Amino acid sequence: MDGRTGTAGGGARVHRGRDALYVDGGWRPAVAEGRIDVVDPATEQVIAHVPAGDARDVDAAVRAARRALPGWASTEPAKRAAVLAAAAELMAGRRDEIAATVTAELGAPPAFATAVHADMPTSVMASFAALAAEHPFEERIGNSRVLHEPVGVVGAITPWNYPLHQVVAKVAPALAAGCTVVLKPAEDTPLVAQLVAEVLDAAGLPAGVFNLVTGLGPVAGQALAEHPDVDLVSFTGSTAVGRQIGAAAGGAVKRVALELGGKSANVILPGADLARAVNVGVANVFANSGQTCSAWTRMLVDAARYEEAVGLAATAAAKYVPGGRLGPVVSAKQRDRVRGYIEKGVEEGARIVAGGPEAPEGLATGYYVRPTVFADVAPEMTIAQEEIFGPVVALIPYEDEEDALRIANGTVYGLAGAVWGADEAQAVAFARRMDTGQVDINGGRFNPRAPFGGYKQSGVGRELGPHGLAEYLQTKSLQF
Ligand code: TXE
Repeated sequence: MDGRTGTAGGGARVHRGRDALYVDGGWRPAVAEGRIDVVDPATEQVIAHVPAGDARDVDAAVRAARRALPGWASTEPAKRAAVLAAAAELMAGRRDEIAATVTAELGAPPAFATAVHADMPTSVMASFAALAAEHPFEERIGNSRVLHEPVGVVGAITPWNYPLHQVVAKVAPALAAGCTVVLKPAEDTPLVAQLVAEVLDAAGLPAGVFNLVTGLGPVAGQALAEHPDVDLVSFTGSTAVGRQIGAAAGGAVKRVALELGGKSANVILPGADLARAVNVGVANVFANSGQTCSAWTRMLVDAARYEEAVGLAATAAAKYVPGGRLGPVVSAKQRDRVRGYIEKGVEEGARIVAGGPEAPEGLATGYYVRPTVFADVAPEMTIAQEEIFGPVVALIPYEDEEDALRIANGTVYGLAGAVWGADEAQAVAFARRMDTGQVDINGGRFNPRAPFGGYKQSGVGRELGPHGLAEYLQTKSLQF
């Protein structure tokens, strides 16, 4: 099947599924014989298939990346920047196809697919093109010259929730730094990863610098994470797999970057604009059907305004109609998992004020979940502690700011969060005390250069901007 069947995203063509891996500068058949079916979560139809590469395919890709490393590492940063800038332009030119492809393989509604899934990674690619050109790869410290050199061969393993952004957030800084890459994208969303390979090829990236091996996590993913000739493993996904990859990397004494789950708090302080904070907060959780690691899934409201917030949240949720503004979740597995959490919330005594575990009405096919708002959530309940990764928001009341801080910091995670205050100073003072890697103050705007990553069990390392680039560099000092 060539996969040219879908026409989502305003009629633009969906990227076809190539029955090949991109290794050493060309599309080649996999050694492994298996295939992965790519399923459209809105229709439950198979739309394409791609190779399920195995350890032999991973090994061939790692060898190609190793051979290409000396040439790319010694390429002038300005030339590396030019390739990335060309890639960003090509991505912009294929905007509709990217959006249609993400709609087809992830289920993202077309407007969101365009504005976020296509445009955000394009801006990230462009930002790394600029950074490659301006980054100080050498500096002087006293009588030393400090060189910031590429770490080497990078194994990148990405999830399906933002299929293009997750790839670009690893591949762009790695290439900017002078590393070579083997990418193993999520098995649910391999099509847009193939599109990245086409874009980098067309942008003039030399053979072997970027390689793509589609495949299953425990087969191709594990082979890449454990390959002795990979110098750095950069992984985004579940905490369970991240822990395993971190342990293996520790044993092999190799660099690792982990971007894992979250259970971020949206803290609405007394004096904040309640309606805005609740509406933006609900939109933040329901965007991408709740499949965002940084989503503000716990909304913390002072007891005095709690019932008002609950009413506002329920009203906001009603605007997210499944099959309209709210897309499906990525797979049947995720749908069942999310519904299981909703049932667990009811069992543990939380009150449903919108949505629920039942299938949405009027949708015969598609992996849809009802947008769900829970009230009367206690901080220790499962739905307030574990990452649900679906359109579910939990409203938790607090007594005073100290109580709010204790609740906000009271999970194993620390990826993101939001604070709304009467003024910026009040919100910033609270944000300073939060154990988390990124906080939006009174409704922040996305900044492709701001570091993103976790405190505590949300991960190790940072993505985006100069901090993201630094992950792919190692330092050497020359003394004079
Ligand atoms: O993740 P996996 P899944 C969380 C979220 C979600 C849950 C499960 O809570 O509900 O994880 O999602 C590859 N060795 N996040 O099962 O399995 C896999 O092929 C090497 C949060 O999809 O971690 C894919 O490419 N690699 C998150 C990637 O790991 C392995 C985004 C992620 O899949 C592997 C996604 C192995 N043994 C899920 N097993 C975020 N932080 O944004 C799997 N993989």
